[in-house]
Amino acid sequence: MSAAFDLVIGVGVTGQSCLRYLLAQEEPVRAMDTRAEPPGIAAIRQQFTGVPIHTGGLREEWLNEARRLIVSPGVPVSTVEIARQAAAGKEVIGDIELFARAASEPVAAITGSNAKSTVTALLGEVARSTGLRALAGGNLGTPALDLLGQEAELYVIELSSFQLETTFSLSAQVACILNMSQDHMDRYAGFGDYVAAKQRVYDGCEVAVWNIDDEATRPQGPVPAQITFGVHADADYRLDVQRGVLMRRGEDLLAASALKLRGHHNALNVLAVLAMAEALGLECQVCLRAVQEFAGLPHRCVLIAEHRGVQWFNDSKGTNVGATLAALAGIGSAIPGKIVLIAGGQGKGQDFSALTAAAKDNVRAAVLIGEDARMLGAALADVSCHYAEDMADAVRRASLLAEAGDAVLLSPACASFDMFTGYVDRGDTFVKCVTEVLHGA
Ligand code: UMA
Ligand code: ADP
Repeated sequence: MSAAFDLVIGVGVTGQSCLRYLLAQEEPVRAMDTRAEPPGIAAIRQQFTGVPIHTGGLREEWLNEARRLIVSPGVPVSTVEIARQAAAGKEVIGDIELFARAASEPVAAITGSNAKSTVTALLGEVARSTGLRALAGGNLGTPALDLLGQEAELYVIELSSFQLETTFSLSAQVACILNMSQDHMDRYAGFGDYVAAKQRVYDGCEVAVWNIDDEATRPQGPVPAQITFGVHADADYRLDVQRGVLMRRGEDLLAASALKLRGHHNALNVLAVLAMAEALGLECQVCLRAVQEFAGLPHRCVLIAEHRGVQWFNDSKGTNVGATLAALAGIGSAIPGKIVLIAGGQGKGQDFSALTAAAKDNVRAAVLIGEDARMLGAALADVSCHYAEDMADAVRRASLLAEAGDAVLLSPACASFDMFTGYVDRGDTFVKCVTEVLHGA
């Protein structure tokens, strides 16, 4: 029998960060991936020479022999072979658990169905503006373990529900669930299961920040302290919708119009950041200056072109219904005309019916693409739906449907993997097609 080793499952971005970390700790390690040809496998084998790597399935013998399993977020822990090991008492954890055990500086942990990346990036900026050495990462892009090698005074970590499922000792200084709406229904038994995974972010935290307008974000267990944000009159950090003012416990802080970030949903995102900043003891006036400077992240409701009175928006990161609803409301209220919506892709088992009412008021026409286009079309029955072959076709059709004063919005409410390598590829392709169509027009 070989010496006990850690078994990293998945050789993607997360798995590679786990391998780097464990090798630096001089832990014996092996890796495995269910895919026969994980992307970049030759380079990965080269980078981790000496690490036994098995691909094309889960090798039972290694699972049995391993000391613990370090599972990547893309691999469900409910996978029979993994669940069997957990039931037999084997430790099954993820990269964030390794990170939590090693991190010696405070952690701000952010989750939710939408706005995680925006809030994580903005909180990082805000903290740095107060002079703190703050590093942002996690589901945002840079794996959390890769942040450990750098000098830091605060870690701002975006967490997915998948990562939280394999995390047990995060104990964040401040933890936040921003909002909850259906997503990843292909990975969960139901909405309750998905919420339960997100709720784990509060375990052991010092301060919970939650959205008073969204009951599913309220901590379900005891927490030492809490701060709320939202539009409800009782919110600690409140958006006064009537006046368009961001407030803190009855005191005006900032006009929403002073922000570069636009839309109701983004004002709420800023309030969440300010609430977390308070929990971290950051100086409010400095934070208020920083939030005004932030122009947002690419692929999230970005105006990419204006042509013959039509505005074109890229919201490729709108990968679920909640995000698309926010984009329809935000853009719909800011234009004189209507929206031509480009949507579709992989629906991840979502219920699209929430789009019906929003689209009826706001949407002139929908151009649908991808695997679940027809399913989306059924939910958008009240608007005129057109089906496109690919993004170029969708953009061409949208340009013919839009009238002066309208906006064309790519906000797919779906994952992109049926047609693109990810949301960035989808957004970049959209921008390229728009440029071609408008220049050719
Ligand atoms: N996969 C297999 N078999 C394996 C390993 C992976 O089929 O053995 C598949 C997965 O099903 C998935 C893909 O390979 O389709 C990637 O999975 P992964 O766990 O290797 O993913 P990473 O490359 O490590 O990237 C992950 C996050 N991806 C997922 O959770 C699917 C990245 O978030 C994150 O930036 C990165 O870790 C660093 O923390 C992306 C994402 O889409 C942006 N996240 C989802 C979301 O935000 O909705 C959760
Ligand atoms: P995440 O990391 O959770 O996917 P992002 O900041 O990348 O979050 O934004 C994802 C999508 O959600 C974008 O389409 C964005 O326009 C939309 N969005 C941003 N803030 C909100 C919010 N408060 N509620 C709903 N959707 C939002």
